[in-house]
Amino acid sequence: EIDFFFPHQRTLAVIKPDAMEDHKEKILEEIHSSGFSVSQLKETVLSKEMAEEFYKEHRGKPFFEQLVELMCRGPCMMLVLTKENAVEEWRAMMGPTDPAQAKVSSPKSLRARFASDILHNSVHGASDEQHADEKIHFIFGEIDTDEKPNHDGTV
Ligand code: RTP
Ligand code: MG
Repeated sequence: EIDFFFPHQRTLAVIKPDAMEDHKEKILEEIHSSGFSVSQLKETVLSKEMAEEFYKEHRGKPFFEQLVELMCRGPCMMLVLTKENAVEEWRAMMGPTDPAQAKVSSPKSLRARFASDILHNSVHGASDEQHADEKIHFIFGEIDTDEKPNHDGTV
């Protein structure tokens, strides 16, 4: 009830296919214990077209094809996380893109513990609020106004 009065922010989090089999439960547990509210959640297999659209900002990069292949190889868990400063907090919880770097700079991060390499790095997080809104819309469609608090915490 008290957190109703604090400003909330939304972010999109994804448990990628490489982490679904062995690490999904642990990651979900940590999301809850870190104080995020999960306002939307679905497990889905992306089509190739959806994966390309989801990561369109990386089109043309050397890893793009492999990234798309990874993202549609099996189910992903898609989550809308809500918390004060959610975008930044979720990025911090994930750690750096490359788990080799994550193990050094943030050994408690999800990627340090669960990622196998820079491509198969277990989780995704939106990079800023606008990116979060765009990807939430892409994955979940419009969200009821009840479930989307304003930035000042009112609904
Ligand atoms: P994400 O978007 O998935 O949250 O990851 P990020 O911001 O930390 O990294 P980004 O640069 O946006 O890259 C997106 C995803 O592409 C794969 N990647 N592979 N082989 C490579 O050099 C390479 N670089 C990036 C990773 O799966 C990364 O999460
Ligand atoms: Mg990114």
